[in-house]
Amino acid sequence: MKMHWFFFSALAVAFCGPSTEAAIIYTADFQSPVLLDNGAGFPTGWTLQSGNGGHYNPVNAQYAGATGNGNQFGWVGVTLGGTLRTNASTVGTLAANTIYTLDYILGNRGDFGYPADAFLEIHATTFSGPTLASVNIGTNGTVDPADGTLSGTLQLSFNSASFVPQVGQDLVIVLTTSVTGQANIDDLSLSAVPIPEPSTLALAVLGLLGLGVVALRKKYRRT
Ligand SMILES: [Ca+2]
Ligand SMILES: [Ca+2]
Repeated sequence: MKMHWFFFSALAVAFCGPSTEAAIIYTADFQSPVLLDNGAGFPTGWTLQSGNGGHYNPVNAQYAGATGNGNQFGWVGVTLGGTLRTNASTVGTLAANTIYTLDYILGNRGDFGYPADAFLEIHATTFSGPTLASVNIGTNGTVDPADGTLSGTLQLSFNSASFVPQVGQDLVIVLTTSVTGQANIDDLSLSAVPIPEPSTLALAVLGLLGLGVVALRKKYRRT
């Protein structure tokens, strides 16, 4: 009977395993500080590294009634490009063997052109540190929100197993463009899911083998 309890325990590990729930480690809605209609500023927790960018509160000519997460957006560009990034110690640090997924929505305001190339990126240490993940959110990329509209929720993912030297460094989210046009962004949510350790996987396999042994013993006892 004691052996059976061991097998059931192993089986529980096999099915439940370690916690692989996605933990949300950072969100950004660009609602702070609060802006007047058509007002612009610099969002809390972010730095304008270069060029044009910040956050703003669009009016109807820009987004005919469409809203993201609240009524304010992050932005970069217009004529000379721009780079907006999160501050150090804002997003958290890179954990080992973890899958990170950044949810976001894009906006193409009605009164400005949208850039051909603009990038949403996740870096280590600073905006100029190693690029952990990058997607072209411009019209040359796969996403092209129509003029005056927002995209649905999009995702940018990477696995930190490919970036061992960067483990423990600050994560930095970057929105950047160097061409004409303006890209808007909102409703950022970065989640992290740990990848099970090999030793835990081995224990899970042991649990399944244990179940097989119990089944066989029952079968032979009956015959
Ligand atoms: Ca917002
Ligand atoms: Ca536009």
